[in-house]
Amino acid sequence: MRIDVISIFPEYFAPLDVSLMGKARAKGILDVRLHQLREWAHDVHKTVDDTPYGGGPGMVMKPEIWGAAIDDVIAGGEGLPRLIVPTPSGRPFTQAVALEYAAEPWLLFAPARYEGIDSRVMIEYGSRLRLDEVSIGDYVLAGGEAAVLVMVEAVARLLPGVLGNAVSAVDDSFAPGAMENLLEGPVFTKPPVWRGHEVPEVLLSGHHGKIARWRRDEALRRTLRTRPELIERGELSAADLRAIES
Ligand code: 6GU
Repeated sequence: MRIDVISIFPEYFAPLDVSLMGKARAKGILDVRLHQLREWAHDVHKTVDDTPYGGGPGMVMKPEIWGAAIDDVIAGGEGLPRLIVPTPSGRPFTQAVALEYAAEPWLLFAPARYEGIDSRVMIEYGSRLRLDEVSIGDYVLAGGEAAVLVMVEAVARLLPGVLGNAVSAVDDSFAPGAMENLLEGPVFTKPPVWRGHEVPEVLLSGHHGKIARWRRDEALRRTLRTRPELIERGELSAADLRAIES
C-alpha cells in the first residue's frame, strides 16, 4: 500500500520508522511518502495560512497551496488515491473504516494545522476523487498529524504480512464477526501464580471449547461494564445472556 502525507510537520511522522510500521516499510508492504506542504508555497516566508473571511479567531490554510500540493502528489502516481482529511468535524474513524482503508492501494492524508483548510479544497477534491473527512474521537487536537499516525497504524497492522500472527487481527475488539462490538477480555502469561494472583483455571485446562466460551463471557462482562452502549441484547445468544446476567 502506498501512503502519502502532506503536512507542514513531516518530521512528526518519525514514529513510522519504528516497530511494526518500520518493519512493514522495510518489507515493502507499506510505502510511506512524506511531503512538506511549504514546498508548494512560493512567497519568501513560505506562507500557508491567512486570516478567515468573516472574521473570527485563528488562521485558515490557503487553498492554492493545498491544491498545488495535492495535484502534484496525484500526478506522481497511478490512478487516484483516496484522500483523507482529518478533522474533529469529520465522520468517526472506526475499525470498520480502518478495514475499508486497508483494502485501498493508495491513501493520501492531508492533515491541517490552525483552524483548518479553506473548504473549497474539499469541494474541489470531493468531486475529483473519493474524499473522507474523518475524526478520531470527540476531543480536539492541535492538528491532524497525530490523527494520521493513529489511522496509519490502525490500517497498517491489517495489511497482509504485517502482524506476526496472521490471525491476531480477527480477535480484535470491534473486529467484524464474533467480536463485533465486544471489547477483548483479560489475557495472562506465565507464571501461573504471581504475587498470590492465580491465572483462571480454565485457561490451563487445555479445553478449547470451554476456553472460547470463557473468553466470550469475559468480553461480554467487560463490555457491559465499560461500554454498555455497545451491547445489542437482541443479538446475544442464551449463553451470552447468562454470562451478563451472572
Ligand atoms: Cl482528525 N483532528 C484534530 N485536529 N482534532 C481531532 C481529530 C482530528 N479527531 C479528533 N480530534
